[in-house]
Amino acid sequence: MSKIKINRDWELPESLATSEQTFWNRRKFLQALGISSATIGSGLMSKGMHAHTAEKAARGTTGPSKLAVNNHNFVEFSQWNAETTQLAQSLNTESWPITITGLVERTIQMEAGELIRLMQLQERIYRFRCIEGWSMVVPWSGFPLKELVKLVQPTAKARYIRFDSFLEPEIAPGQRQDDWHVWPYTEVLSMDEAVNELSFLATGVYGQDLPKEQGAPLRLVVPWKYAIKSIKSITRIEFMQERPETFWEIARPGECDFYCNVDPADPHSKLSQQQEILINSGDWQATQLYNGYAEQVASLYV
Ligand SMILES: Nc1nc2c(c(=O)[nH]1)N[C@H]1C(S)=C(S)[C@@H](COP(=O)(O)O)O[C@H]1N2
Ligand SMILES: [Mo]
Repeated sequence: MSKIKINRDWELPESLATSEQTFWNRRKFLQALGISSATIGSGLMSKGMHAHTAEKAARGTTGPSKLAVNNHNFVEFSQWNAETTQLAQSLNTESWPITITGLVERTIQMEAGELIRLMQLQERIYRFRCIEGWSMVVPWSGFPLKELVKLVQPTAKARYIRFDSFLEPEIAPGQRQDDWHVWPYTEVLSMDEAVNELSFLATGVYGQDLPKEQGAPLRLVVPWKYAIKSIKSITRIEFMQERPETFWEIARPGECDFYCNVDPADPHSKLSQQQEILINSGDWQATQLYNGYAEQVASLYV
């Protein structure tokens, strides 16, 4: 008797996951590698640092600089990350209403906790690659985005999904800064991308609830795209016909195109994306097209 083969070729063994301790101590770990000046990131690029210098800094071949290694990227709180974790604790994730609306048969408005309880949770071990040139292997828990899509039943007109993060300038200093003026942080997927098997809504990491600095209570995880697309602390999801602009398209044109797919052949903001430093080991490795998920997603882009 033949079994139906469930194709989960993308599954990574748990042994590859970044050690939990390293994961929680990312900042210290990168410092220990001697790359405490390593931020080759969005903040840095927006400050106009020359990409070549940034790469050299990341490889530890230049002297120490004032730039801190990113701990968590959460620009609502801080661009310089040292205080991000602390500032993010002021998010009130106990009460977190989420709205799912737009071109759907069933609009949803409920507490995040209630919504999460409706879904069957599972674990996904994914590669996670930031445009700054670091990567990790992360065990997320949560549910496939396509399950949420099924729940609300988009109409035939829906072609894009926009995700909005929170807007609370009283607690988020980044949202009080003039030079961004495009809050809230928003990201967008096409419907095809959203219902791809890999698109995931995370509610936890390493078997725990997501900490606030990592986007509690609900964040997107799209592993074949730069981590910039994995929007944290979602409050609103809207199904749309026309493609809306994303936070980065407006705030920093050229940072990342709409798709923002991992592509070693396509440098962003003049910064080469050919290599990445793997946070588990400190080894540099070649970046893979679609972050190693070409088999699952390349057909979306032909
Ligand atoms: N709302 C929100 N989501 C966000 C960001 C942000 O600044 N705000 N930064 C993005 C970037 S650039 C990265 S690298 C990842 C970092 O996720 P982590 O802190 O869990 O590693 O979150 C992404 N999601
Ligand atoms: Mo990032």
